[in-house]
Amino acid sequence: MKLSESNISEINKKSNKEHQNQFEFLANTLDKKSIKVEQIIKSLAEFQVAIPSWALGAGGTRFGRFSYYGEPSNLTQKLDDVGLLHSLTQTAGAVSLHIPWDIPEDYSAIKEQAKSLNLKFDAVNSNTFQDQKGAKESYKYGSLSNASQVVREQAIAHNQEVIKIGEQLGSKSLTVWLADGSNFPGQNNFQTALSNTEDSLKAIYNTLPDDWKLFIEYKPYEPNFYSTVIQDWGTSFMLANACGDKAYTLVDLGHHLPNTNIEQIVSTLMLKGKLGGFHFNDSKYGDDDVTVGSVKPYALFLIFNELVYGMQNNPQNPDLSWMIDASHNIKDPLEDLMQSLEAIQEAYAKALLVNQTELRVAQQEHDVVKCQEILQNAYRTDVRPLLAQARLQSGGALNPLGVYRELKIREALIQERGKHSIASGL
Ligand code: AOS
Ligand code: ZN
Ligand code: ZN
Ligand code: ZN
Repeated sequence: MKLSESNISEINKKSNKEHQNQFEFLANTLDKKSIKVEQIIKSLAEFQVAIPSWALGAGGTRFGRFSYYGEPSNLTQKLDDVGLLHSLTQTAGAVSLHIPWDIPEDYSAIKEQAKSLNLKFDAVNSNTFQDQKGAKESYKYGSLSNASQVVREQAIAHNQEVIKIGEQLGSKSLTVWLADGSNFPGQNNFQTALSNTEDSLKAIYNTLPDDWKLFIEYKPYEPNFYSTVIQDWGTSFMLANACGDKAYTLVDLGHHLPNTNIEQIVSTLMLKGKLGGFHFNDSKYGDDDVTVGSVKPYALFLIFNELVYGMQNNPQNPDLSWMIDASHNIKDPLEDLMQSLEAIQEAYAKALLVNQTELRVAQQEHDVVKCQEILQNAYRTDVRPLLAQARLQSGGALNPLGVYRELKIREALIQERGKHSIASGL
């Protein structure tokens, strides 16, 4: 199923008048504060977030998996889903594939399809946390960190293979997330596991094309519950430095222990030019992977405030690779992703409202109250008309979720794919 611009603009007409009223009111208010509304709308329109192939089906837990019906069961259908999201939101202009779940059968057909949907291939993700069909060695006791050299070699070769697949699609980065660690004290030698990981990552890094980046993701626990080799940003940062200039740390919002100051991590990494990528989601307890902004929207805003500061002040840090990393059990995945995209854009827009110069002065004067006022005034502004305007100007929907429901897109997908299709992969 494909949406045409006229499908969307027809429905936009119904709410356009109300939108224009809200937009003009907000634009005038911001204008009086010397905020450049056109610039914000341009930044919002340019901000594109990759959709991971594994977020398009209803995920699950070890206790159960409830299908959402009409899920995409192959790569072509996954791209179609991202294409739908992008037509509606004009914010999801990229897809992030997972190997081996998404190995293309016909590369030129897949590239052609992505082009027609206006989608780029973002980072490719390797998988050494599951044993693959026919694999000689098992990752039960780790992959890049494994005490056995043959296992490490197999895991290195897999990552090199993923780079080759990504190259054929036009990807420019590889994300490595390792499940490696231990479940019990004494099970592993920490120093050996870390050294092995560093050597393995270097072997992968050495085959990375010149214009590629390597993203090293960290996570404190799960699936291992006693220790994780790359447990925090410091370990990732150290490994990225050991690999070289093209290696960076990747921050996944759910990969922190409760109350960690993520915005400060973001700021430190950008100062050092080592923040490469971002996985958006939200959480209450751990790596919950729930909808972005559904639990802690103010924390998300504070993170964006540091991202915006870094994007404006840290030329040493490259452009970031943005991705949503969420998957859960009970919502329509496409509706959920629209909610996440909205929350990301909302936090970004609010961060763009912060007057950095004024904040700097207030900090210098130790006017703590004013500092807080500046941040919270931005946060309390309802920026949704700006988001809608950015979408409208790019040919998207004023209200993506509303259009999705009005056009009964899920029903059409069920018609097309059947009720019991199951997304490949997780
Ligand atoms: C795992 O917890 C990480 O968040 C990964 O980024 C990702 O979810 C995984 O690679 C998906 O397969
Ligand atoms: Zn992640
Ligand atoms: Zn995760
Ligand atoms: Zn997560």
